[in-house]
Amino acid sequence: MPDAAFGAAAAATDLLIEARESIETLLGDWAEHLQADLGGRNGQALSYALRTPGKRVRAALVLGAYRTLGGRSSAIAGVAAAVETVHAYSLVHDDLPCMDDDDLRRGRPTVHRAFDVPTATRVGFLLVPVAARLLAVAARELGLSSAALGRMAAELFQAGGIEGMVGGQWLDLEAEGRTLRLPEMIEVHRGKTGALIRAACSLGGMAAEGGPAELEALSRYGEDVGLAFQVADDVLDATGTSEELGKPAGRDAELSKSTYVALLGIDGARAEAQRLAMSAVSHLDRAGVPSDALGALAGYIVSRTS
Ligand code: GRG
Repeated sequence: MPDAAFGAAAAATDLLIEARESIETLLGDWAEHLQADLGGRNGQALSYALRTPGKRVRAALVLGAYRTLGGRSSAIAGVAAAVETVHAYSLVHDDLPCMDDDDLRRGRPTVHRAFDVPTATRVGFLLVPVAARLLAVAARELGLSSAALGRMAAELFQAGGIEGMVGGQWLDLEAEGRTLRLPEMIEVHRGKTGALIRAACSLGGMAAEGGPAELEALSRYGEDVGLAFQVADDVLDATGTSEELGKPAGRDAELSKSTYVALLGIDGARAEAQRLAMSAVSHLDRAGVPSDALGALAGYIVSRTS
């Protein structure tokens, strides 16, 4: 399927750059204050984890969803930063020796390598309440009610919890050394990777005070791009270099993980990612909320090289 099916790639690049710039300024400010409050090695490690730059796909999805429903305030960056902070926590813990045991993340030493395992473990936990505070401040600046903040917090932390990311990771850890069939793999990745990506889209819509049908369409778009993201990730792990990825390539095969590539082959996995991205966009079109930005981000998610 040609990438043109998803709209102009430049729209995705622009949104990713904007998301990166706005949230990294905000996260830099928070990192500075938190480091000063906490002090010592814990403060330095927290700041390191908050500042390590990623692609900021989840932040771009928050911005894209918010604007699709007519949101215009720059305070949306705080919601995007909250989602990225939950994501940052998951990366710090995922890299620990008791999980994937990785040395490199985002082109830099992982937190437990730059510091040590107990510090990285603490930092991961510390990031969760930082995300809650970022969300609360952003909701106030956006002029949202406490009820709206409550719904958004439930959305973010359910997606980050046992019903979502933690639950998916749990299933993934339990499945180590066992070959998963496709339905089981979908269940793992809908939780582990997809839930937070879906929540990023829903939260953007909630911040714009979207109606039920619009929020449902964003959620279904997010569910499909969330899975597409993981399928593309499996392809990149098998085909990319460590330099391109900023983390060790080929880890899935090394750890004998069940992946879409192992199950469908590289071409089959690429085709599945494209199918999911197309399906994601169709939910928006059918609900009457077409979005160039979200279309372009769906295309980016399945054609990215890092
Ligand atoms: C203790 C069971 C238990 C869970 C703790 C560690 C954890 C919670 C969850 C793991 C979630 C995880 C790391 C999922 C992988 C998601 C993924 C594909 C990450 C890579 O995302 P990118 O490419 O990274 O967007 P950047 O660096 O660009 O932000």
